[in-house]
Order: sequence, then C-alpha cells, then structure tokens
Amino acid sequence: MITVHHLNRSRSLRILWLLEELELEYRVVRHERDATTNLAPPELLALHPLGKSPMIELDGRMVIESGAITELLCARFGQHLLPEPGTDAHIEHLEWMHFAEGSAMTPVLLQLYTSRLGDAAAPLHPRIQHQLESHFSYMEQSLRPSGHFVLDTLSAADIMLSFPAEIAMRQGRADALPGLAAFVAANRARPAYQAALARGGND
Ligand SMILES: N[C@@H](CCC(=O)N[C@@H](CS)C(=O)NCC(=O)O)C(=O)O
Repeated sequence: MITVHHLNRSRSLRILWLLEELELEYRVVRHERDATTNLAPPELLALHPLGKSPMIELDGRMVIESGAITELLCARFGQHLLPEPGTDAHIEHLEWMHFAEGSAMTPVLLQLYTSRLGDAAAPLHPRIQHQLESHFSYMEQSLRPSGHFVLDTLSAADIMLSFPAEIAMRQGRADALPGLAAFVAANRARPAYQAALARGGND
C-alpha cells in the first residue's frame, strides 16, 4: 500500500492525481498548513528532515520530491505515461520534468518571498516579472496542438507542469496564455483530477 502525505494547497495534488490516473489503491494522510505562517506542520518534520510535501511511503521507504515520485510511480505502474527511452520525446520528457521544479518554480518562489519585503523588494520586481513571463510563455509556446506537452495524450510531464500552470492562472494570466488556460481546464475536467481533489480535501 502506498501512503501519500498530502499538504493542503500544495504540489502533492500532482501525486494524488497521478495515483488516480493509474487507478492504484493508496492511503492519504492529510496535513494542514499553519494558518499564520502558511508553512507545513511540524509532524512532517518528524517524517523527513525537510518537512515538505509530497512525501510517499512505498515499500517501507519514504520518498520525497514530486518529480522523483512521479518518475518512480510511472516506471513501476504507469509506463504509458512515459515516452519510449531513446526517443526525442524522452529527451523532452526529461527537460520538462526538471523544468517544472528546477526552472518554473524559481521566479514563483522569488515573487512569493519578496512580496513580504514591501518597498525594499521593488528593485527586484522587474526581473522577477520578466522571468515569470518568459517561463510561462515558453510553456504556452511549447504546448502541442493536442493541448499536451511531450505526447499527444496525458503524460508524466503534463502532471508535473500542471502546478506552475495553475499558478499562472491564479496570477490572472489566462487571457495572455490561452493555451495554458485550456491545458488547466482540460486537466481539471479529468475524472481522476477531480477524484484527487476530493481525496486531498478539495483544497
Ligand atoms: N521540489 C519539491 C518541493 C516541495 C515543497 O516545497 N512543498 C511545499 C508545498 S507545495 C511545502 O511542503 N511547503 C511547506 C513548507 O515549506 O513548510 C517537490 O517538488 O516535491
């Protein structure tokens, strides 16, 4: 049995969604962000030194990092969500899996942290805005006519990219990024996505 440590309003929705797409049985342990700090509760720190979500327990081992968890679960249970190794599509898959956390989330987090500095952060805003726009517009331009990244059906990269795409929508960029808006709407319309939201507490 797989156990997912899910934090409300977090990247762990990716993992719940993936597990639903794969029709696997799993257990969810829900953790709530601190109402004041918005940080994860201390019980996650008792499970892993980083105290972040998602984490899954699989075969008696704790696994962290949504990208690693996605790769692991797809390799074992969902190879149809991965492109064939040795193909161009597989190289694109690798790029997008790393882009989703390593690149796209950097300006998002910079914006989040500098927003707490008030006027002191003003000199950084143009650069952060530029980086947000360039990363989101790269995603917009890279969508295939099918509305997916990498393959013409749902793939692991789509699941990883759903999180920065949701953030772009939350930042009010739907009109500027119609392809990403359609991608987000199509993800949300999938029964497995809705089931994942319900398992996570509709957060
Ligand atoms: N790169 C990690 C990021 C994990 C992460 O930062 N998770 C956030 C939720 S989206 C978290 O646990 N934040 C609470 C905190 O830092 O206290 C991943 O993709 O799993």
